[in-house]
Amino acid sequence: MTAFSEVDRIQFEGPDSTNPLSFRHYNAEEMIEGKSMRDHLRFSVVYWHTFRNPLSDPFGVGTALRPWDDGSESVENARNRVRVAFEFIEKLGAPYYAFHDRDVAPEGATLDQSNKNFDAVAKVLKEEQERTGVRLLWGTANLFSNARYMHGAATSPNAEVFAFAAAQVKKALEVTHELGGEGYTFWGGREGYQCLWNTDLKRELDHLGRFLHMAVDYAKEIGFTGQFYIEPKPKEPTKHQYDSDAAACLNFLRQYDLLDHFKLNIETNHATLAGHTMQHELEVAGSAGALGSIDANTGDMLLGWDTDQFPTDIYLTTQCMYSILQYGGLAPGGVNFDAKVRRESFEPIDLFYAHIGGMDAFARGLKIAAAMRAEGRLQSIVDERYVSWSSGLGAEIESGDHSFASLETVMLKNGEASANKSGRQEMIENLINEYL
Ligand code: XLS
Ligand code: NI
Ligand code: NI
Repeated sequence: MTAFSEVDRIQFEGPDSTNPLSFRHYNAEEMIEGKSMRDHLRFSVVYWHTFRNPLSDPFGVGTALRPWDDGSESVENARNRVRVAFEFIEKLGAPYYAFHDRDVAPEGATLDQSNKNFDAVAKVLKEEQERTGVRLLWGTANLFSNARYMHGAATSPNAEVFAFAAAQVKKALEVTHELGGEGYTFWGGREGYQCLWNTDLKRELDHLGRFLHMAVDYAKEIGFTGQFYIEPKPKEPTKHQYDSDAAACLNFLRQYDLLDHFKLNIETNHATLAGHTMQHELEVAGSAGALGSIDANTGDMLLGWDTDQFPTDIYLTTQCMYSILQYGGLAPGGVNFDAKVRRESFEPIDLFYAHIGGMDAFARGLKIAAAMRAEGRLQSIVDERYVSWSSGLGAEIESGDHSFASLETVMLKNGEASANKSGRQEMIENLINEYL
């Protein structure tokens, strides 16, 4: 008896299929722009929401039915859960997964005990990775749930909390490395403030910079060459998080000389909370050469918190995949479903429906974006819009051949700038709809 004995491996059945346990668009082997869908999308299942989230909310208890889980914090339960997780991931056909240290193994009474628990579970993770071929997209440490992190981890006013967090990340890096993880993520859940009156902002940022340098140094020491990511989010649980948005993260990384070692892991719902679109965040990261990976989910425009819903909006996934293709793809990052089923979707089978829907939505986004690029109509409108920069005066400015004085000379001679052309926004929006 397995946890999902009623589900077989999910198959691609094509757009006409009415089987809700099939892919209608995600066809792993299908080639797009010379690469398989599997390699473009690099789907990843998150351990925390999919296998640990009880589906509680601030007003009510967890509703999730997970018959394989005895609800205890024992190592044995954690090890059994790994088998179930890999059965799910394998049947879904996702090539990757991601975890926090405390998702996979219970925290013990001491650091030493926690490390032992982690090792005991990591052994099963390794066995299951080898059995199934599923790989670790990235690992991370949970530096926000335990009460010791109430004031932050790397930005805590308590130096011993900083030290504890350092030890925790050291161990998480070792385990990630041991499991062949392709990346390691920092999301600063409590690295921020609730109140500025009691906060030495400059000192906290310095400490965060120092912390990340220690991580980079330690990775080098143990030979971990995976990609480091920082994941922007503006708030929740703090009033303000230092990793607010892509631009703030890039500025932080530049200020602390970390830009060579980090890329960004962009999450849709975090973009929304920052008052941005996902497309904006992807463009900011991509144009800085720092687009690393995405946490694929979506928020609810009418709710002001991180609802982490599964992405099903084709317009959104098309925007994501268009930017991702324009910036050369995600590898070694991936499309990581940092998403949870709704509290009302409490049955195990809902985990399949949710992931299938997200994967199909991204597969469609990929196909549509690739078709847009192949036709090149959008690109030629954009190229045409900037044509004044491609030769003559614009090209001279771009290559640094002008100054304010020389430009004044040109404009005194011309008297007025040449006429502007329409931005054609509505025509372009209509064009996009032609592909959907
Ligand atoms: C929370 C974050 C978190 C990170 C990993 O909002 O999205 O889940 O992805 O720590
Ligand atoms: Ni996330
Ligand atoms: Ni999130």
